[in-house]
Amino acid sequence: MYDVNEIRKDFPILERRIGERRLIYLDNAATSQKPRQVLDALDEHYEAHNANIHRAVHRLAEEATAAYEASREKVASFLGAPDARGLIFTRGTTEAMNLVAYAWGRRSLREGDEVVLTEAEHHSNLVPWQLAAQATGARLRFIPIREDGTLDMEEAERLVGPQTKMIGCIHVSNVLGTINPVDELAELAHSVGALMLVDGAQSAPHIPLDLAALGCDFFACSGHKMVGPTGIGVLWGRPEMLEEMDPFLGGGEMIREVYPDHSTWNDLPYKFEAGTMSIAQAIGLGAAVDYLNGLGMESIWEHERRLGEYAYEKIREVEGITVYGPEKNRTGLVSFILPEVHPHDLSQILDQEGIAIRSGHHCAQPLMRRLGVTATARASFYLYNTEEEVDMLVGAVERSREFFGAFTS
Ligand code: C6P
Repeated sequence: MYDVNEIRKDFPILERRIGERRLIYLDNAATSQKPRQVLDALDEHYEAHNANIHRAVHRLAEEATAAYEASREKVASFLGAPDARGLIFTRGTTEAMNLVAYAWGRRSLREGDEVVLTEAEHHSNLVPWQLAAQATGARLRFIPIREDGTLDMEEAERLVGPQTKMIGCIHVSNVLGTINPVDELAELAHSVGALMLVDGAQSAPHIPLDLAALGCDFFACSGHKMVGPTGIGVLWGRPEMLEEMDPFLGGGEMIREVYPDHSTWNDLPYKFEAGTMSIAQAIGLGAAVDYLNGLGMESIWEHERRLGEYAYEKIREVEGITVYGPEKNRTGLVSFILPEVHPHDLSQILDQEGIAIRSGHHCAQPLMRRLGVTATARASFYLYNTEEEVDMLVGAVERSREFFGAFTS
């Protein structure tokens, strides 16, 4: 049985107090908290096995290498990736997407080619493509979102054609909580000979995944959003695509032979892992994946889906509030605006009650323009949040509305 009160005991930071108040951490879409099991794995690595990997043959180097490579296998299996050779450790989702836009985009895109993204992309799946388009003469097109925050798939079918070379899409919106039909988009991409890149930053931590079934060519996610350390994430790519691509960064370990005027490349995945990697963090991510598997992704998803629905229903009862995103088929986050209170002010007021939410454009400025706002307040939940915390959030939002409403009415 999923016992959220027992699970909370694994997270030391949840014991913190903010002034007089118990911390209520609802900024999980920005980064998640870490369980003792992940913190212990980091300590154990540094206390007992720390060495560089893939280089020396002494005992510590062999132990560190084995732990790092075991993490790769764990993460690949967690994602349902068809082949662990395609699993490249990066600093996070942002670096993973830059890798694709740079190493694939600059080599493969030509004038007249199109990259199709959505209006709701995070900047990390937009700006790298703007740079690639500027360098190659390719053009960016955008699948619009409907009023309810879902993708306009009819328009997607109209936009995609023989000129399309890549479709890039967030699996889950960090603003709207919408779950996008990336499997359908992958089919659409493949029907015109294009590739499919999925930004899984907001899906991998929450939804059981099977990349083989999603049918994408590239998938990116960040360790720190899935109870792992910062500084580590992954790009999974179809090995045959990665083989064809140029390296992203040059340096140690990504080479086979180096001459003064040219070099040849190492096998996958090492061709894309230049220099000393985030070794402890990769091992920490392995521990994070073990932790999530221990709870069971189906159970985590069930818990979050219920909490998200509960929060969506409850917060909508606040007078005058606008809540963004679809009613159904959404993850555990709510973005909203109160007419009387700016999201930044609201976030500061809630902080005084120990409640951590995020306010701002959430690194999705084009989406904000589409919604006609400059910022929203956003509460995002994870496996350790409770209905009681949602009630505290809604109560605090209601009190802020009453307080500010008294000045504006
Ligand atoms: N969104 C949020 O508060 P990095 O920073 O590389 O780990 O993840 C980037 C990223 C990419 N795609 C999506 C959909 C995301 O939500 C994020 C990170 C955080 O919403 C920080 S802006």
